[in-house]
Amino acid sequence: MATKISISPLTRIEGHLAIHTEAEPVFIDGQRKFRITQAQCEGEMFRGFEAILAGRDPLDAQQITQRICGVCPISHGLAAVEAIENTFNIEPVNNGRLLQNLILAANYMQSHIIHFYHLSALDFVDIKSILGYTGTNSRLLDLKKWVLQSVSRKDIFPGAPFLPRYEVDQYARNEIDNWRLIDHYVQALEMRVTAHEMAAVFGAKLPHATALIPTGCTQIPTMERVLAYRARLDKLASFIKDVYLPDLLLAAAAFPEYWKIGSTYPNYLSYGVFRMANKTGAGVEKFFHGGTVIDGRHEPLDIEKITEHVSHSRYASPSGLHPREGRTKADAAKGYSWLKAPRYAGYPMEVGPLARVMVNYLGGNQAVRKAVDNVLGSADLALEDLNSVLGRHLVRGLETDWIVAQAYQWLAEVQIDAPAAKDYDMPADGSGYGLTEAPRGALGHWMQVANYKIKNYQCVVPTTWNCSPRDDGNQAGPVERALQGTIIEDPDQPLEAGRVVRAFDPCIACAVH
Ligand code: NFE
Ligand code: MG
Repeated sequence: MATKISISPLTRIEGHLAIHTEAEPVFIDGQRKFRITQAQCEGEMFRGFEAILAGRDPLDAQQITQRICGVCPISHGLAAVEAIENTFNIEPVNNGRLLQNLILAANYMQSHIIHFYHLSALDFVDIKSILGYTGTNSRLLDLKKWVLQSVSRKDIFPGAPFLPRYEVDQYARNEIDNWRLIDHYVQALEMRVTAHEMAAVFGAKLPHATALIPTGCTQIPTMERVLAYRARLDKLASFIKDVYLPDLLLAAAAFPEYWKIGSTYPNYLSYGVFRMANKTGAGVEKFFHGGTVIDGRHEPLDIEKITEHVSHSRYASPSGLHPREGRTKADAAKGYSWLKAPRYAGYPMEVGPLARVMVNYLGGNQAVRKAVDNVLGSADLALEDLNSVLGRHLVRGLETDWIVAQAYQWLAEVQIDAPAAKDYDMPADGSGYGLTEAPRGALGHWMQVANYKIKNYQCVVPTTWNCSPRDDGNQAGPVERALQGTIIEDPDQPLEAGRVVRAFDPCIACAVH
């Protein structure tokens, strides 16, 4: 008889997700465990942003859609900005494009740091271990007080630089590693503040930036602002190199079995992100290229192949529509999730950092190829091993490092004191789309305008791809598929399933929008 294992809600992710699985008993090394045979992802709430947008001024879209999420607001703002540019037939100015890239780069750093340290790290760290510390190291004593909640973050080592290593080697290695990661958990809170400040230098305010507009940004890049951004970038650059990347390797070394756990379809989608040319639309040159990988083969992106299925979703609108024609009519009585099921040429596609890396690697992006080959070679791994829990964490860290390096380049290209936007005319009618990559993956907004008002607005969002329910052909979504085969030791504490799902960095607030 199948055992049912559910997690509802799954904590330490954004939004409300339930995981429902069926598992069969298996004996491994003489121990009775459980293997997941099938899984369902249930988005547990409805929000209704697409309905809110209908009838509004098209320019409101970049402000309203940012409210879909507090973690990736810049991506929604920029998808809306590009959808407006595409609909109005206008293009960004050079300074505007650079400032948009810099604001988005800062938001990526914030998002990837929160994901590893504040959402996922507790899958790999025993935070209570610090309670067993009985020595005199003041830093560790502070951490112990912090875990006991008797001091706040601001009271412990204010302003202290982060230390990659402790000098307390009389303790067992795994305890030191736990304490090190707890220390970095606290420091990472500070780094997120820094990343938000950085985005606000040009975005004017965070999490929801007011300065993003079609053709660029309302801020003028003064020397003072460029230096304010740069000083914070220096801080993040060293945290990412000296702390985040080594901690990823630490987690990988402690849990090597997770190179083989959590693999899903070898299908990946990326729209590409960080515009490298002052243009709008699907074919624009970008820092991370757009493209697809289907069954391990790279193919160019054709956005006409995107559809959204709803036969297992709580929507009464027709199934299988292209997002340009999409409708969102709620029906709580049907399906098992509030997420739709986006498909590309009928395939479930993984999106996110791993998809960006796979699309760029297999599509011949030489910089990505070289960096990934280096890491795979030194860790004795194959490219396919990245389709795993640890692979997803690792490439998220790698891309953060690449984005930091590129941010210095964009900063150097900014023209000081020159405007970052231009005037344009607003047409009465039109339609268009904005395609970008949010930290969690491919993000598209489709917009129709009639008589100066939004007639239809459809968002197809990263976690909607990853955590989608079954489609019209009954194919499982990528996370549902990744859970299949996962071995659970204790059905009352299905930690292994949590690790698989969290590696995708789900945001259900975004996914149901
Ligand atoms: Ni709410 Fe988001 C990102 C978007 S994920 S976090 O990244 O778009 O679905
Ligand atoms: Mg939608």
